[in-house]
Amino acid sequence: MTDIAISRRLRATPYTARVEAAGVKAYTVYNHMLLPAHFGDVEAECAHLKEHVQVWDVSCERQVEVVGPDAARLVQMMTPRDLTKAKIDQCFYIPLVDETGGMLNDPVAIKLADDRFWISVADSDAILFAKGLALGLGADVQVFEPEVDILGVQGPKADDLMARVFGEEVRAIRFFRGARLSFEGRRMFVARSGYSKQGGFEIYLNDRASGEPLWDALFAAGEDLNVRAGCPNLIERIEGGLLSYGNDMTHENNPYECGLGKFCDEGAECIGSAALAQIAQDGPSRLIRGIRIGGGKVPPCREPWRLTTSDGQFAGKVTSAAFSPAFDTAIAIGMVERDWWEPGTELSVETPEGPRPATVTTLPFNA
Ligand code: THG
Repeated sequence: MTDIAISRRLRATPYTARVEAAGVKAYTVYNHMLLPAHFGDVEAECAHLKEHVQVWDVSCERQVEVVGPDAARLVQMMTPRDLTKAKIDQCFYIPLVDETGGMLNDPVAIKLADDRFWISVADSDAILFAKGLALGLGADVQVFEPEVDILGVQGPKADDLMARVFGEEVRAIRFFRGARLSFEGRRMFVARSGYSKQGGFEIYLNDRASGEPLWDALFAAGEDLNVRAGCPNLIERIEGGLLSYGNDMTHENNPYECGLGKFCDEGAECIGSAALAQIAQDGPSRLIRGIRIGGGKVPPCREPWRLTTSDGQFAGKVTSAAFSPAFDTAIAIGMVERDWWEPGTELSVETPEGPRPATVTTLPFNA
């Protein structure tokens, strides 16, 4: 394929030189930044992730910092999830919604102080929503993108590797909690979180110049742990039911359709509260589901594939798909219309290589 030009708009990261040296074979663009998509063998990378430990350049998970006396109020206005009981250094997976209840993003929010939050955003310009809302509400806050470049450390050996670089304290960090730890005398936020179901950490590096030293320290410390460069793995995330904003859901979907109704708290007042209350009362008309696809390997899902009934009716769409060696079948994530979302429902999916049998299942596949 033709090359793609990197510039100020399509940003490289503090780790890009190392990612290149590690042999990255494809990138995607996420929050106007490079995100490695694979290193040449997604199936082998999936197997390695489940057994060892990988270092991921997820700098594209950009932070929207909200700081000031009205910070907690502003963040709460963006999400139906109740954040009033949030503790400092706690992380929360939160839907961001507009006034119709439509999903604008599905970030991880971190409460750094009573008056300071990071919203670790998926691929949409959520900072503009935050700024607009702050202006409209007259909120006393500053909203900006700080210089933070997350390095993910994912896989079953992540605790061992992180303990060698950041100290034994990492082992005590609970899921979706964080701590301020030191690397070469510099304090940074480290959380037990990440876009895989294999366990691990995210290091919120706050100094670009420390990017390569941090990367190198992890690889030097992890040689005997079989540490490798990796990235969010398509197969593993489908198996684990981790959603991709922009692919599996967009602003046209509400949190209930996305299976995120558990993060819609009745008491929490946000921009979408009235619309979400109505949706909760009526019930969603479609639902995110797992889909098993028969017939072996599938091509990449570049645009949604229609799901149809045996008599040709529209039943939904598949939005992410891959062959899973662990399940020995192609698996997918899709939005299935109400009449067909019952697990076990048999449908057909229109792939670019022709129709294939599809069976509706619950997510995650690896429950
Ligand atoms: N880490 C950080 N920022 C991110 C992501 C991340 N921003 C973009 C993107 N990923 C946001 N999307 C998700 C999706 C799922 C999860 C996190 C971010 C996730 N879900 C867990 C699960 O589904 O099992 C836990 C959810 C919960 O119970 O709270 O971790 O990965 N920093």
